[in-house]
Amino acid sequence: MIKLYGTSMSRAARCLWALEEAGLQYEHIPTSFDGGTRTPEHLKINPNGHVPALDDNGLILWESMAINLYLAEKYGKNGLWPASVADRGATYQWSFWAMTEVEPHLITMLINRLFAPPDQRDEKAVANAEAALRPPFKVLDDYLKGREYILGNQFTIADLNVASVLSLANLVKLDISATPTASAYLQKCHGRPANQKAAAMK
Ligand SMILES: N[C@@H](CCC(=O)N[C@@H](CS)C(=O)NCC(=O)O)C(=O)O
Repeated sequence: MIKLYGTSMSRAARCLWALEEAGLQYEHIPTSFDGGTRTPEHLKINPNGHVPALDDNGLILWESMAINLYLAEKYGKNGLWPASVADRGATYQWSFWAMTEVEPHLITMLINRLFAPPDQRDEKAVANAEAALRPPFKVLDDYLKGREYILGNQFTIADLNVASVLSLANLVKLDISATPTASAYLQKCHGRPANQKAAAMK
């Protein structure tokens, strides 16, 4: 049995989305971070004390992007996993781009717009993060002009990884109207039934 640890209110949402897109049977254990990630049992699964974590019949993995790339390669027979080496290279590129160029700035906004107590929020950090997000959103917007998805006409794990990271933009109310192609693309990806199902989980 496949088990996925982590509430959908965390980065585990992207792995739940991947499990749903791959059409897999799995058990969802909605470990949350009100202490659940730091129990001795959970630390045996992920010594970092984080979610998500995957247990695929005894094979344990952590790091959300690694889990998604693994799931797509092993189980994504319906086109989720790209067939060519070149497309797999592009998949790694865009997945790591989302994690390194975009996610840290969105997390800064999340902390300072939603998570931190109001008197500890840093508006300057939010403004800096917004400014830092403009160039990567423009990169995605330019790239997607004339393309339906990152690798062409088919939705793949590259789209899932990028769209799941960038979904935080909605939560933190980042204005992305200056990049309408990226905005429409994200809306299309986020509207997929598999994502809607994952997002509605505990
Ligand atoms: N780079 C890791 C980050 C994992 C991470 O920081 N997860 C957060 C939730 S989104 C967490 O588990 N926080 C709880 C804690 O640190 O106790 C990944 O993508 O899986």
